[in-house]
Amino acid sequence: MKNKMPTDPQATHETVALYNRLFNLAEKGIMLGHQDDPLYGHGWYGEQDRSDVKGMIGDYPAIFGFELGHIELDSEYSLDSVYFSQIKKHVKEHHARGGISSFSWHADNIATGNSTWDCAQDTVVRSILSGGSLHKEYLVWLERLANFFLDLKDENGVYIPVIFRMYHEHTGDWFWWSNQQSTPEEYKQLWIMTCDYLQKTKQVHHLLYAYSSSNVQSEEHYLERYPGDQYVDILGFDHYLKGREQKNVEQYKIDFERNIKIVTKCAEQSDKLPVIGETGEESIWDPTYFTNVVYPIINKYKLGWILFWRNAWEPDKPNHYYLPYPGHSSESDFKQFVDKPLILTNKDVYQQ
Ligand code: BMA
Repeated sequence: MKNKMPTDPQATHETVALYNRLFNLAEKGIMLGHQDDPLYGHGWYGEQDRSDVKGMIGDYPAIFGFELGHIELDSEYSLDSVYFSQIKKHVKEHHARGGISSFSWHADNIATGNSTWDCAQDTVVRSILSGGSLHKEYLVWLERLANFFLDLKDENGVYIPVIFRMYHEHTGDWFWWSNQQSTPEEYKQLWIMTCDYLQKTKQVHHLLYAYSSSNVQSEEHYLERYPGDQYVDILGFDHYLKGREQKNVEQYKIDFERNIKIVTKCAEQSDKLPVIGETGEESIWDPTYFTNVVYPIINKYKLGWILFWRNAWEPDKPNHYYLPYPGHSSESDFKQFVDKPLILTNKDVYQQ
């Protein structure tokens, strides 16, 4: 396979190596990913060496998703009450065992000071672009983000390459950077400004950039806000199974596969890596969700990974989990899914 180059022209040696390794691993199988996996899970928080996935299969997922929301506020912990120092520790540990980390960022709305979901106004993106009234303030936020990434080093002081899946689900309408809150051109400018700031101003050169839409209908829809091949390394989408009826399952299958087709086709055309950025079924109502719904579809495509969303620790969110935990009724279905040779966990990527 010819050498694949990430879009950052100054990407570190390790970042180039990771990018190539991801393509090679996609030839072998699909990596299992889980958001916040080692930090907390269903009914527990911050316990050494614990993970809901590990509790079921004896191994970590190959991909850890982590969340950076509130790093922009200079907070010590995320919007999900996770200390950023803990995230750094887990990135390092996972890297040391061959695992890979990917980041999302539910940044607050800088114009109102409210959450990432505050979509009451449609001028936030415009106001943070160059020349906008909040541009300077937003650069402070980006600087805090950059400083977090610049802290990700291994024990020899070498930057650990990671994936940044920024401004995600932008084809939806629930984040301040979404499709009702900015024009396609403004969104693209936001993306490019962020890459430029991280790379040129802060010299962050150990990121792979992932573009991840929400549910889309067509290639045109998927690419409407695409900032360009020179700013994106990985193509993905986020889509969930919602509702407990069979018709919801059938609809999910249709949408899920359509999105996979779009993403794999676009990725092939532009020589990028296709992935499933986020998916799952909250509480896992369908008893054969993993083996009967997800597997028969993903099995037909070449994909880097599939990331399931978090198993919330918060006592007020007892049903907010997307992978089972030991003792859950879907545990055996999940184990059968992971047992398929196609599904790669941490041990499968250890030496790659
Ligand atoms: C959402 C939910 C929220 C969480 C956010 C960021 O999908 O899980 O509870 O705060 O992601 O992780």
